[in-house]
Amino acid sequence: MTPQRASWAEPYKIKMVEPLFLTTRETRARAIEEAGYNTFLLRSADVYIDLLTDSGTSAMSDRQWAGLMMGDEAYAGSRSYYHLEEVVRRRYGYRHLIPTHQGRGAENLISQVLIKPGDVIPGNMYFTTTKVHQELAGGTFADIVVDEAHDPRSLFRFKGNVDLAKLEALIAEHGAARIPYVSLATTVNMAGGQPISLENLRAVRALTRAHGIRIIHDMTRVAENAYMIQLHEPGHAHRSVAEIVFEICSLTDGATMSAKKDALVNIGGFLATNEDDVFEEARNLVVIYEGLHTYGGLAGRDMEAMAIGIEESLDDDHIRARVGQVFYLGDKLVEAGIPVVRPIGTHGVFLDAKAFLPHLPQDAFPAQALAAELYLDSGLRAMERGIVSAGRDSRTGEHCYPALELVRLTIPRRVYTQAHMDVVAESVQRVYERRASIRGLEMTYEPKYLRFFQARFRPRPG
Ligand code: PLI
Repeated sequence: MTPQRASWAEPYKIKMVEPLFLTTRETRARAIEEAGYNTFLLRSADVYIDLLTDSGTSAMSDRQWAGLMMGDEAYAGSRSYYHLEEVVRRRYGYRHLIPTHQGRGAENLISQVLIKPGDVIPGNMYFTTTKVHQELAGGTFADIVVDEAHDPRSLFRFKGNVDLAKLEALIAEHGAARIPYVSLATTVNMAGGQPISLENLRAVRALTRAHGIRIIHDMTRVAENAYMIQLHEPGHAHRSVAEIVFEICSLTDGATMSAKKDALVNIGGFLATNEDDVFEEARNLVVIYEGLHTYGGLAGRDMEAMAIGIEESLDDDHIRARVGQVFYLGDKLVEAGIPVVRPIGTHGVFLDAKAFLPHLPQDAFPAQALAAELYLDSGLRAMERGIVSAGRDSRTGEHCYPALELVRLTIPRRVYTQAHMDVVAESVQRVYERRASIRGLEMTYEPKYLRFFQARFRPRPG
């Protein structure tokens, strides 16, 4: 590790730029109406600063771009596959690797291999795609995250922790045989990018081992989680992010990865496992859904860029600047008195829409309405993470009413500057000043699965 400096700066300089264009309020008003007040349905040409997601939106390095040229496009046995396999083994410690087109491809495989109808899958809060694959395989998700995770005001440092008593109660109720694995995310996206501590993970490992239950690790943002451990968990300040990541992975039995986040690529993911029979079964399935087991829906060049991106993601200077930029925006909003999820998470700043718009009931979709309003104000694109994302209860058909009703300002890696963050903060403050005028929305179209992607809305009658 490098010594701490008084101030950090990005550990890179910019070699290529992509122009951004401001739009007029009239253009934006038309665009958001045409998009059914859903920021997923906007065209990116109509967006000024795009904080929809950190998924697949990172800037690749010169080495990754060079790697693209070195990709081996062989249908079978690609050199780039073996490069990726070597990096996954050395950096994460997992024995077997199956590439997939992105994270949800891996979620589909692991759910089909391990879940039987009637099974229960405990997890440290749900994630949209993870949960839907568990349900499609016949399982039911059970939330075992600590209560603090559901409280945007709690300053607890490790809101991604598992509540061990909840896990024990679930095992007592259903029996270990009905629990194929604990689904454990580093970090917890829906809680606001919140980390799990190593101490808690070790305890989860001990408990699951005693009952013969696997841990399947959603390692989408594991480097960011490791950085929070380095920063805040006693006894780990002297360790590198790479070392902590390796230990986290060693406490789990397998993993799904969306490489579009931590691993700094625009597309890609994988399933990793230490179990020979799980690997065997997943390798049979991958050829149906993704492609041959040595490319899994990816081009050779994608695997090459991913192998290089994984190495870069574990660099302490990189991760300090990446998360540091998120903290910069978060601290600015906190200072301005804007209600945000605290502590600030690692991949974005999450506005607390319930506190921002206390005059709106949750079924007026406050977070969806706030995201639309931010776009209208400045062309800033954010994402709803509240009642729309939570979907409906698969048994009752009713809306799920999550405690957290959030708008996520997600920061892509290595893409925007501090000046962009200042513009974002100013826009949020302007909208906050006129928050009482925001009316809320009603839904006019609702897709069956993962409705937040394609649902349409209109303003509630005033
Ligand atoms: O978008 P995918 O299919 O590559 O990965 C799915 C996925 C799995 N786990 C977690 C924690 C995610 O954050 C995730 C995708 N997240 C998206 C797209 C996001 O905008 O946060």
